Formats: sequence, structure tokens, C-alpha cells
Amino acid sequence: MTSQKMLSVELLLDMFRRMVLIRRFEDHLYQLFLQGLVPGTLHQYQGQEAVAVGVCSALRTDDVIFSTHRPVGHLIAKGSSVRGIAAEMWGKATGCAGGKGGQMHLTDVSVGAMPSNAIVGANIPIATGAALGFKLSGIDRIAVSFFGDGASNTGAFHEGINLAAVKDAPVVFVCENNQYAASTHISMVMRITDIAERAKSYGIPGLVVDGMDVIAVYQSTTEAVERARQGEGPTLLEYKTYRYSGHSRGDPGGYRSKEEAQEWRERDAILKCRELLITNYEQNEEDLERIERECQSEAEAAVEFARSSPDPVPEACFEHVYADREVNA
Ligand SMILES: Cc1ncc(C[n+]2csc(CCOP(=O)(O)OP(=O)(O)O)c2C)c(N)n1
Ligand SMILES: [Mg+2]
Repeated sequence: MTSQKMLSVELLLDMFRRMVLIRRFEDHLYQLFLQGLVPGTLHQYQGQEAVAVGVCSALRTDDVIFSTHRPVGHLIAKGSSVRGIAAEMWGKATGCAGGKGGQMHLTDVSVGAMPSNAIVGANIPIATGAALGFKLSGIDRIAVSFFGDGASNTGAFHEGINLAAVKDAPVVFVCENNQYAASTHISMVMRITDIAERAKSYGIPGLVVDGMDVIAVYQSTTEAVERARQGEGPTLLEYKTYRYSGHSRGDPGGYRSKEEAQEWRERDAILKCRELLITNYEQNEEDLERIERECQSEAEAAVEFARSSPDPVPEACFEHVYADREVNA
């Protein structure tokens, strides 16, 4: 998979903007966290932006994604508003899930972001189920499951992918291999280095792709999505990437060397995309700086909106518990 094919400048600029928005929002949250102002917990996505944005750029709005305990990037990439995400993290009525989900359960069905699931690996069979549902109902939509290297060692990974393979379910499995599950390096828990190799045992294609290259991510996902839409079944995509933050709030990440972190930062996807826009797409520095300033303001305004939003009313507890349906008298 290469980045050689030129994308339209509009698409690349859009991907750049969404990656910057994720980074600026996450960085802003971290500053607020250090001041003790963020309620609940925080699992941050800086470093992995190219995966969320490359994958979601290959999807339609009505395709669905199933995210994890690290969902902010996925939701922004799928088109959810930063205001709704921030308000959800602050538990407010204006949150994308009405304040009932919080950071680890971000949900925005209006853009196809189904409930994020903090149980590691659990969304893999759930995405398979959604995809099977689409197939059995003759609905032209696909499902994507995002999960980590750690999740690929759960039983749910095997059950979900095997079933999807056997049923040719229209689902794309996106493994974000950031090398660590909390403080555990992959070399301590698996004998292989490429998780995509496991695709062979399910009889589906598996691909290893540079997760720091948004174009390579977009192109590889586009092919997998095409395959799923044509009824040819699932693909396992492994994106090699790195999280710059600790695993969750309060984790300084002392189990990783400074040199390792520095090497990955030198391959930063946003910087790479920025350079490409200037050298190959005739964009100028000032325009890109303007986008960066706009994203910063959007991130800050979203948090202000969240903090000044009303709490949910107590009666809201009874909403969204059961699906609304016609009841015959
Ligand atoms: C079934 C289960 N086991 C353990 C945990 C605790 N836990 C939360 S995140 C995490 C690490 C997950 O690593 P990975 O799948 O690589 O995702 P990453 O955090 O790197 O994005 C663990 C062990 C959990 N939430 N669910
Ligand atoms: Mg991981």
C-alpha cells in the first residue's frame, strides 16, 4: 500500500483539519486535566489521529463505527461535533449521549458512531452482529470495529472475526497497534509482531499498514470497504501507530524510553500531512496556520460550551432505556 496516488486537495485538507482538531482538543483536555478540571477519566488519542481520520474518510455517514475506551478521535473523525463530545465528558444534557455515557461511552448515532465500549475486545463481535444485521436485512451499510493490539488477544477477537469470515459479513476490523496494552508491550504477550498475520487463520485478507500515514490508511480502508460492500466479507487491517500520552489519566508512561517516543514523534502524521500539503498540493503556511487556529478555538469553545451547559434532568433516567415502538392497544 503506497501514498503515491494523489488525492484531491479538498479531501487532504479535510483530513488535515480533522487530525488537527483531534490533537488540539485532546491537548486542551490534558491541560484542563492537569488543573483538576476534567471530570471522570481520560484515555487520550494523540499520535493515532491518522488512523481514525483515514478510516472514517473512507466511510459514508450511514456506515457505523464501534469504538473503544479511547473514542474521542474516532467520533471527531466520523463527524460528531466537538461540543457534543465535550459536553458528554462533562456529563451534561447537551452531550452527544445526553450525558449518560461519559468519556468511555461516547455515542453519536446521528453520524453512525455507535456506543463506544470500554470492555477490551467486546466491540469486535458487536460490530460483526451489526454487519450481519445489515446483510440479512439487505441494507447497504458496513460496520467498522476499532480495537487495540491488546484486544487482539481476547477471546472476543477470535469469535467475532471467525463468525464474520464464515458469514461474509460487511465489516472491517481495524487494529490500532500502538505497541502497548496499558503498560504491557506486545512482545510480552505475543510471539508474532504483525497481528494481521492472524487473518490467515480466518481465511480473510490481512494487511499491515503505516498508521502514521493518513493517505495509506485512507487507501487501505477504501479497498477493505469496497470489498465488504460487494459482499466479499471482512478484512483485518493492522495500523502500526503510537500513543503519545500515557494509557489513561495520571499514567506518565515510564515504561517507554524517551528515544522510542521521540522516534515516533518524528514520524508524526499531522506534520507529515502538513508538509505534503505545502510541497505537493501548493498550500501555503498561512492557510494551514489559520486552520490550526480555528481548530484551537473550536476546541476551547467546546469545553466552554460543556462547562456552561445544564445537567440532565432526573426524569432523563427513564429515556433511551427501551426502543420507542408502536404498541397495539
Ligand atoms: C476485558 C477487559 N480487560 C481489561 C480491561 C482494562 N483495560 C482497559 S484498556 C486496557 C488496555 C487495552 O490495550 P489495547 O487493546 O492495546 O488498546 P489501547 O489502550 O492501546 O488503545 C486494559 C487492559 C478492560 N477494560 N477490559
Ligand atoms: Mg494498544
